[in-house]
Amino acid sequence: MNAQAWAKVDELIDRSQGKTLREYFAEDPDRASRFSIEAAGWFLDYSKNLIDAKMMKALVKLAESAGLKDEIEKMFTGKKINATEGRAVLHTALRNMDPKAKVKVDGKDVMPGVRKVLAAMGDFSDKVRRGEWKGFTGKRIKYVVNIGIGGSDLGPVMANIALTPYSKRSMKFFFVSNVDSTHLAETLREVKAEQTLFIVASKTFTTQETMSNAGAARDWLVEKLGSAKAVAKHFVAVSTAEKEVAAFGIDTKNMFGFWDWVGGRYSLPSAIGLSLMIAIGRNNYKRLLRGYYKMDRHFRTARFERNMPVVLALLGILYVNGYGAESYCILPYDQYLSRFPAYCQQMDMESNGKSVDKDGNPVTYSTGPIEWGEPGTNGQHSFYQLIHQGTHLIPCDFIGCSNTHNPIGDLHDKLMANLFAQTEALAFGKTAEECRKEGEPEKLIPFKTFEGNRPTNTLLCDKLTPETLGALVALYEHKVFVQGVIWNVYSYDQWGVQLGKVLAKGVLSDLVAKKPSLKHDSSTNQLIARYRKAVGRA
Ligand code: G6Q
Repeated sequence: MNAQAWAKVDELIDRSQGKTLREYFAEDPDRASRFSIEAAGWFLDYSKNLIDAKMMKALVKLAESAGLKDEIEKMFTGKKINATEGRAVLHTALRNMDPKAKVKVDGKDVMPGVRKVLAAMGDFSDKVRRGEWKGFTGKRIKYVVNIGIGGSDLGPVMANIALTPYSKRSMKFFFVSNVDSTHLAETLREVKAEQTLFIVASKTFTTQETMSNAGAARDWLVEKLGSAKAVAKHFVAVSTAEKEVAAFGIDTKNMFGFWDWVGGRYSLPSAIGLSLMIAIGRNNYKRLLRGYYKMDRHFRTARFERNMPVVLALLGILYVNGYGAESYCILPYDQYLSRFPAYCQQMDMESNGKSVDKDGNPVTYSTGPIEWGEPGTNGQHSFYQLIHQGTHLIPCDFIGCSNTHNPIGDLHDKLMANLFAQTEALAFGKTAEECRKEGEPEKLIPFKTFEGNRPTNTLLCDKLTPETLGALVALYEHKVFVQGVIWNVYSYDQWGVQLGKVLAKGVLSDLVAKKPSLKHDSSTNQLIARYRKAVGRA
């Protein structure tokens, strides 16, 4: 992070000390409209933040000092910005809806390949949806089970829930990720083999959890249908690894490819979205891509002051590095977005959970925050207490949709009233004087006083549609990108995940070996020994 540009931000924080959101709002009647942006179907009100025009200018300078404009271009044009893996980062190419667009990696245009896979996914999902793709016994597919984990699971799960109103209701969709056999077993109880399509979604096709679950699902299917030939009709793959797919026994005709320049957590708009496309149909899937594309164009072209992902990123940095905020909360007031916080959690924490800068030196400042959240209003009845009156500063994003897909009486008005009221209360709190006016007994005043000054962003769209969902995902993707650029970390590798993949293998051999070597520390050795005894392998 550029020290000089940051020093200016820091100085402004010092100078504004003690200034409250009440004061900010009182001195500027235009504050709400001044600090609002509209883009790609979303309206962002960021006026309830600890900022003024000078602070926003200093933050924009911080972005400029990081060479953000050039970095954005490098990403969109396929430069190998994922340097530790030697890869381009081109999830934006997957939803580039310009029919004439050319995006080159190593001198080769990737767009024809992108369009080809999209068309193949469309043809396949049409066949499944229309009942033309038949199972081994000639029956149509009713159940789709996506087997994948991490980036090959969280996006499809989140989007399948989010776009339920667009989903083919006569079909059922399941997602198996955990290597805990309960996840697969409970799913198989819900489906009939004859009518089930398994999508094995794995970029590498070597991930332990996915390959174990896929192998077990294949055994189950073969046993139920009495022939190994059934696999061809009930298994398809989404992967970059053709050889491994063939070795598993899936006909590579039924493999939907993608490329090493699509990071797992950014892969929803690639073939990883196949289960979603079967659920909502190819046209709605295209609408999703169009929404992504709108936000991509906004991000690439809007000046930083009016650029939604850039502004969200800068506000996040202000709290992490200027106010010591360690966590960050995403609060969707829409049941269909119930998995959106979990999805963002991976996108953000795997990308910017880094402590070494691009030169390989330890960073001297905090980077990606801990991200969490739950749908409103449920959170209000559990953890909001800490956000209102606890000792931690937790900036929050409130996300709402003005129109519901399911109008019932005044429920939606009540939902939205809660959203707006929460942002109001977090910003302005309640003074001791106001408590007294309400007749609170003096001894309860300290407990009933709310300090306020808790920063929030509010994001509103007219309705949750494939377009607005796509734009929302792109918004957070680009926010994370901007923060990574300013913190000068590599956002597109994930060595911590790779470590986990290796570690478990070593322990597994000790769990199952006749004579385990048990060369771990005393605690791990003790746990392994205890487990072995409990399962009769001591
Ligand atoms: C995502 C991560 C990680 C990955 C999973 C699954 O960015 O790299 O979550 O998606 O480990 O990997 P495969 O798709 O290769 O099975």
